[in-house]
Parts: sequence; structure tokens; C-alpha cells
Amino acid sequence: MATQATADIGLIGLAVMGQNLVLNMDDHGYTVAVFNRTVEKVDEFVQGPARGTKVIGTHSLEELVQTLKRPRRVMMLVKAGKPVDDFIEQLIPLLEEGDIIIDGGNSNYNDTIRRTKYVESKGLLYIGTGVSGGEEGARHGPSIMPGGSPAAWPHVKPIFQDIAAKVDDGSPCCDWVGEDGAGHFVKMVHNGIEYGDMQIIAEAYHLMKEGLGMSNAAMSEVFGRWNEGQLDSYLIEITRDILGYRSEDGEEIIDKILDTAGQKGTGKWTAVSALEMGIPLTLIGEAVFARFLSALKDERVEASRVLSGPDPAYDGDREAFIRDLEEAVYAAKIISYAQGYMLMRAAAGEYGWNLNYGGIALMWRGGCIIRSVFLGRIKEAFDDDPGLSNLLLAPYFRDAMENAQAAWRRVVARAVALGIPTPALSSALAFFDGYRRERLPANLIQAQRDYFGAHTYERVDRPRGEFFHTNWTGEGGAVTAGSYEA
Ligand code: NBP
Repeated sequence: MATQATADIGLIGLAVMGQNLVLNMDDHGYTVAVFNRTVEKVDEFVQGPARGTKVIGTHSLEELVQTLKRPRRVMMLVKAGKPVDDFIEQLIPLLEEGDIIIDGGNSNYNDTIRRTKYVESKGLLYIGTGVSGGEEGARHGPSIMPGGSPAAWPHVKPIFQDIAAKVDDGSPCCDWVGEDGAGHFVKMVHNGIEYGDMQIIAEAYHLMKEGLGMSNAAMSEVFGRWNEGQLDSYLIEITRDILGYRSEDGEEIIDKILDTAGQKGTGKWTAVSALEMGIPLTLIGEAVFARFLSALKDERVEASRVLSGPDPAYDGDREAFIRDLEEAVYAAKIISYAQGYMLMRAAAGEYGWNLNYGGIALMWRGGCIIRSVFLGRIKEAFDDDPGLSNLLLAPYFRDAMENAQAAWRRVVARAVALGIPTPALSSALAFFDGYRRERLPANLIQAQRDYFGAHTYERVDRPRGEFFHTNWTGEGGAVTAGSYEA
């Protein structure tokens, strides 16, 4: 007897993310059919965590596809890379026109652009979606950032929006992001921003620990206070908890953890795409580099025996410094998000995506690692002015920078004097000081380029696009190098 097509969606990949998303979909009334490469895991799941649910276990892709209502929706939550391509190849002959393949893993957006075109060329529809929030989010409400074939969206919208996190007014943290790789691009920027937020927080911790010599308990208390104000966010909240955590035998675990940060690559991808698109995404770049520097543990241990710096102990007003630090963290965070939005705007131009910037802030407002009250402010800024060219120019953020900058400068100056590294806090300030300036010293750079390479320059008193060359030494000829943008 042929299998009855009763399932609303099929899900391939029963590791931590897949299992939790399936249970979340089941909670919301959807019938989910599941499959996994290692087929025994299907039975383990159906008889274990999914016992008592409507979940249908299948033991081949053919069986999975036969259980699905049309248009068939098949979502993969497998390791990014080749496994995704392999499953697409196996699914294509089993599906029919209008069926939808969905990749919910952390795929690179370039792969998603390629796969969307390929799957569409076979008469099917494709969605590449970012899913954020880890295991807990997947189970109880992740942030979901889908892009791909626009025609697929109406068919997955109810499921995705039902299982997504909701913000206070009930809005789901999931909306259509844009064509082909837009969803995975936005997820990548989300992860880059996550790197930046974590680095800013780590620098505040470093300043309090080394500069002020504070105990973990006292720092936990400060982060707890910050979490009740403008910095209210998941990452500040867990930092409070981490610093307050003691093991059963009273050990403060934070002090036992080796100071080398790992990474899976999405921060690096964000920085690389900024370099490729010519966007000064300095804060996330510094956050990625700071992890690389932290990983050079052996070299740092050696260098610490050879290279010296100032005494890091701060002898000023401690409470005032902590208040300044809160402002500095907030200001740097604003810069980081402004830069992230600059990158998304550039990508939208490059790839022809019609991105919904306020909607992206709403998708990040709940469910994901960077969720915060602050994202509500970004949403409001784009609601007020959908054409906003840069977040820093929105009245709320302009005023916030105005209020924070004196404190921010004191913190960076003090960190430099104490010899405590603050690459995110200080590079963000350098960006701010560059961005707000009508004139930068790039005239000298152009002169140098023209001097040694006849690269030509434009003049402030002539229209843009007219190029000039000076024979600086009296020895060169009038021949100029081809002008190029770099
Ligand atoms: P993993 O990334 O660990 O992937 C496990 C799944 O991939 C299993 O179903 C496994 O099948 C399958 N798989 C592997 Br590994 N190699 C395969 C191959 N060559 N061919 C076919 N299938 C293969 O699972 P996860 O941590 O649940 O993450 C799933 C996706 O979601 C990833 O892209 C991840 O980056 C992303 N993500 C994860 C998180 C998180 O917090 N973990 C958060 C957000 C996004 P098997 O059982 O037969 O080995």
C-alpha cells in the first residue's frame, strides 16, 4: 500500500538542531516526517524524545517524500557544505515542480546563491534560512531568517512564523529576508555582530578585572545592573550568570578556563565579505582578530616574559569609571550595528536584494544570541525612516552617541594609559571620529600614490571624475598609471 501523504513538512538531520526544531513544529500542530543519514537515529528519536508526538519516522528519502503533502517541503538541518549538496542531488529526482527544498544550516551565502539557481533550474523552489538561538531557541522559538525563491515563502511562512520566537507584542522573529542568499547573508552578519558584542563585553570585563581588580562576584553585579538598563540583552545576562557561577565545590569556573577563543568561521566570513565589498566593518574585524591573537597562547606566554607595559591598576574614581564603561560599551555596540547595516546595504546593492532593514532588526529582537532591547530601537529607526542611509544619522542614535562619547573617550584613553587592550572599544571610536569628519588625511595618501606610482588624484576645486597628475620630482614624465578603485 502506498504511504499516505499526511505530513506537513519533512526534516532531514536529527542532530541537536533538527531534533529540537521537529519537536517545536510538533508543539505547534504540524505533522513532521523525519529522516537521518544514519538511519538508526530515526528510530532512536521516534522512540525517545519524540515518543507520544505525531512525528513520522522514515527510513529512506523515498519514504520521506511519499509522506509529504504538496507542495512538498523538505528541510535539511545537516552539517554545512557537501552534505547539503549531496542531499539536494538525491532529493531532486524524487520531487516535483513547485516542491521546496529548505536548508536551515549555517551555509555560506555564496553556496545558497548557487543552490537557489540550481534547484530553480530543475523546476523546484529553494530556501536557505538562518536559524539562530542554539538548542534552546530551536526547541522553544528561534530567530529564523529565510531567503531564496520568493515563490516558496507563502508555503513555509505559517510554519516558520509559528515556531519562531515572539517579541512582546507577539510579532514573530521571522520574516522574508530576500532573494537567493539573502537569508544566509543576514544570518552571517548576525553571527559577526555576535562576535563584536562578545568582544566588547570581554573588554569591559578585562578593564574591570585588571584595571579595577574587581572580584567575579562584583563584576557579576555590575553586569546584572547593566542588564536592567540600555544594555539589556541576552549576552550581558549570561555574562552576569557566568561571572556569578561557582561549581559545587566553590570553584569560580571562569578563572579556570583557558584564554584562547575558538571560532567556526562565520565571523571571519563577515569580515571577508566586508573586505570584498569595501565596507569599513572595523569592529567585527577586530573581534575576529582578537580571537586569533588569543589563540596564540604559547607565543603570548613567551612575549609576556620579554615585553613590558604600564601598571594596569586604576587609581581614580572607580564608580565613575564603571559608569563611563557602560556608556563606552553602548556606544561601541551602536557602531558595530551601524557597520553591520552598512555591510547589508552594500550586499543588497551588489546582489540585487530588496532587504527589509527594520524587519531584520525585528528578527534579531528575540530568539537569537544577539537579542536585546536595543534592537527595538533599530526597528523604530527604520520604521521612522525606511530610507535611512546610516543608523548613526537616526535621531535616537545620534543623540545616544552625543551622550556617550565623553565617557567613551575617557575609557579608551584610560585603557591605553593602563596598557589594557581594547581593540573593539577603541577601533569603534576611531571609526566614529573618521565617519563624522568631512575631511580626512586621504589627500596625503593620494599625493603619495601619485608621487610613487603616477596614480593620479581628484581635486577639491574640480568636479569629481577629473583626474590630475603632478610631476612631483621634475623627473617623471606626463604618463599616468591607469586609475583604479582600491
Ligand atoms: P551538525 O552540524 O553536527 O550535523 C549533524 C547532521 O549532519 C547529522 O544529521 C549528520 O548525520 C549529518 N551529516 C554529517 Br555530520 N555529515 C553528513 C554527510 N556527509 N552526509 C549526510 N549527512 C551528514 O548538527 P547541528 O549542530 O544540529 O547543526 C545543524 C546545522 O545547523 C549546521 O549547519 C549548523 O551549523 C547549524 N546550526 C547549529 C546551531 C547549534 O547551536 N548547534 C545553531 C545554529 C545553526 P549522521 O547522524 O548520519 O552523522
